[in-house]
Amino acid sequence: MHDSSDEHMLERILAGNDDLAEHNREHFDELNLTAVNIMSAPGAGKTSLLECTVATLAPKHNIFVLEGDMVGNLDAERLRRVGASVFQICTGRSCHLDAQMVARFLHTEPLAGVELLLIENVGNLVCPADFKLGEHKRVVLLSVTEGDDKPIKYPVIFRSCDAVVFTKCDLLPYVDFDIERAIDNIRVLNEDVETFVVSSKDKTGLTEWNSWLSQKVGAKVASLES
Ligand SMILES: Nc1nc2c(ncn2[C@@H]2O[C@H](COP(=O)(O)OP(=O)(O)OP(=O)(O)O)[C@@H](O)[C@H]2O)c(=O)[nH]1
Ligand SMILES: [Mg+2]
Repeated sequence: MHDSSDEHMLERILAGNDDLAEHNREHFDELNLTAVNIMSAPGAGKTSLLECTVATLAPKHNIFVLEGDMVGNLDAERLRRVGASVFQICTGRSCHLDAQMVARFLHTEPLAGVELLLIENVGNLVCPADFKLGEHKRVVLLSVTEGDDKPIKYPVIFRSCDAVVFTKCDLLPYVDFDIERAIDNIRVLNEDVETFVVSSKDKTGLTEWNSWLSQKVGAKVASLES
């Protein structure tokens, strides 16, 4: 149970994080890059989707991946194997990336020419929702093995995202997940959210997902030219 001093401290931490996220956003805009924060429960398929995304979009866009994990570099190594440039952040005991970690990355890594920064957040459906990073777009993955009730149970992350990607749809015949019901559950919280139904295994729906990302990069370039 939280008392009011806990609440007050959390508000102060989040306000400080919001300020730094603004600072990161200014950096991203100066660099003309589109930053996308990819969030989900552990194992929903973030790295698998990023492997497919990098393989398809790298010839078209200059992509960089920021990889967030509590420990280790397993996912970073997977992404390097498909040719991605990757920077690993290990969060230790923290269950999410925060704006300060991203600010440190921005001040160390030369990103000139990068058009798309894909940020894989730590697997967690709760904490990453509150900690903005300065990203332009927020994406939540929900795998069909998790249950279509998750938007009702974890509303904060679904309320504040721009797109939801239903992953592992090759497993739909074996689970009770109802895509329409899941979309209804999300739209109650977030009317304008975009949705994608994908499988990194059989490649279903990846064209639509990659086009959406590409279009965000294109829109950024167009806004700079106008
Ligand atoms: N059947 C099926 N399995 C998948 C698919 N995508 C990922 N997986 C499997 O799901 C497991 C977790 O996938 P990851 O891509 O590592 O998930 P993640 O969200 O990056 O995991 P964390 O970084 O640990 O949170 C692996 O065993 C993948 O092979 C898919 O589209 N279909
Ligand atoms: Mg991963």
